[in-house]
Amino acid sequence: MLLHSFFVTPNNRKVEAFIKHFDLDVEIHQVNFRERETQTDEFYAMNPMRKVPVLVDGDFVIWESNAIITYLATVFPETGMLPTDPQGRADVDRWLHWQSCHLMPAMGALKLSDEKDFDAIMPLLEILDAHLQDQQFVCGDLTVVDFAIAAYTLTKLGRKMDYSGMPHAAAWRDRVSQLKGFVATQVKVPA
Ligand SMILES: N[C@@H](CCC(=O)N[C@@H](CS)C(=O)NCC(=O)O)C(=O)O
Repeated sequence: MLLHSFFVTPNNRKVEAFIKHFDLDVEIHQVNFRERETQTDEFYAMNPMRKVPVLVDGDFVIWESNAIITYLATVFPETGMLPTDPQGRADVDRWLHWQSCHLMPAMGALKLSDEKDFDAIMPLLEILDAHLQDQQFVCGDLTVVDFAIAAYTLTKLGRKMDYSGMPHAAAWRDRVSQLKGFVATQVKVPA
């Protein structure tokens, strides 16, 4: 398998962290945006959205980071990162959709804004904090969901958020940041 990626962004980091956490047999290729690699016909044939990540598994090509991590968790069931019972799977899907439909747009808007108003994103993190009150990970045990959400809370912007009133979310973020996959994909920000 081959992953086309761009390691500094959360949607790519979540997949790379998953691969590196479990030492999966997946080659990682960093696309070259300066050379407009995603604008080529070859890339368009893989992903007409011209975005990364994209995973190629033989003749099968899949894009959208959450589809990729659930595919990898299915192909490598030994990772144990995707529940197979209907309710467990629905819970995972719920939080993956929450990440892509709510957290990602809120973070995107924050990133683009001149005056960083973290108030807008706090209600989302408070929901996460309340949910984590009695559990170590978002779906109870560690799952693909923790990779998907933590990739956002561990961005440069995510690290600037005030977690002082959110001890459960803060503890979860620290816990996930220490996972092998996230340590291996730490983005080194130049001083
Ligand atoms: N919803 C998509 C978003 C993918 C996405 O926005 N990728 C960005 C990097 S995080 C990208 O390739 N941007 C390049 C561009 O838009 O030209 C996913 O989760 O995979």
